[in-house]
Amino acid sequence: MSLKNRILPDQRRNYLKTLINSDRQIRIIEAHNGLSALVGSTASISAKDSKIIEFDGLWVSSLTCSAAKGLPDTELSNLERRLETIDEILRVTNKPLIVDGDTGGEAVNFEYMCSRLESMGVSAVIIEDKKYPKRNSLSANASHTLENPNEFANKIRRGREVLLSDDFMIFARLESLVTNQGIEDALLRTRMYLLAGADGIMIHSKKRTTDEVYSFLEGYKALCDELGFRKPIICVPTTYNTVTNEELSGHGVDIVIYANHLLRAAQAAMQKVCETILEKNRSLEAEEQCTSISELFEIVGFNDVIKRDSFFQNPVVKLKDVRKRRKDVRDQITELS
Ligand code: SPV
Ligand code: MG
Repeated sequence: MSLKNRILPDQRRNYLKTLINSDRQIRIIEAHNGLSALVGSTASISAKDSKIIEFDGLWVSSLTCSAAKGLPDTELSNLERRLETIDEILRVTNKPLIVDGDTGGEAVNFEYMCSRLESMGVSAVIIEDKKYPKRNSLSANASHTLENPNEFANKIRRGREVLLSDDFMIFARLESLVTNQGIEDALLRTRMYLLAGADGIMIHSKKRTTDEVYSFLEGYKALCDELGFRKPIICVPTTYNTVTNEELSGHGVDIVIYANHLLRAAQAAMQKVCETILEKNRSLEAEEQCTSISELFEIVGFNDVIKRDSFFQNPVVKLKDVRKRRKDVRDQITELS
């Protein structure tokens, strides 16, 4: 757990809504544990105009949280176990979290899920309209069954009903394209989910091109015009990965999720290091493929622990210095809110 990047649940929860209302493109990166959350939420680059560019928030993916535990993505982890991982992530970042709620399970379980996530300060949950237990959408061979749309809409209604704030959002994830049911089916379901109170829509596709997603987005625009309101749209361009954020934004996408890249990068890097050590029969050559120990100390806050130890070991620590440190931490939190 880090003592940096702290934020209280009430301050964090409405972040995503604030970002959406600010009308800018929102980029979200996947996290599956504390370390990936630290990396994803602190990574930055400096753009040409020397503006700092960072991810706006984190996606707690079922695929990568399962894979990080050596498990397939089939809703094997129960709610309590998933909440432990989410809590681990919340403790190291002050960015908003979008949680992958899988199918949400039974409606009553979804009520508990929403209530717990809202209390923890998560900003949004996304549930997909497949039958429990689902199979990962990117699989070429898995057989998927769509949920009855009335039952799914009812699950959304029940989730909304237990919420205590206006900040927490429930997104409905459409799996009609993944299951080859077509745009019409997706739009029919979208209408039902929006009318049931969904705060937004995630349209998923495993095609290599954007064609079907763009067709859906056109239909979505018409649907919103007809309904007289518009809710935010999320895309996950894992397979159609040549598309840029700007292009998706130009087609009306509000949030883009890069859903699995940190876990995949970690697995590939770990594999390489194992092979290098086996090949050379020592670890020297693997060093350049690894983060240094001192960098690791810095990333996880170990250097801060040492500094704090030495600060408080000083026999003449004055109350005013301690107060100043507390004020610095509070200022940091206020700045964010
Ligand atoms: C996940 O990241 O767990 C998702 C997105 O649900 S996908 O793997 O594309 O289905
Ligand atoms: Mg998932």
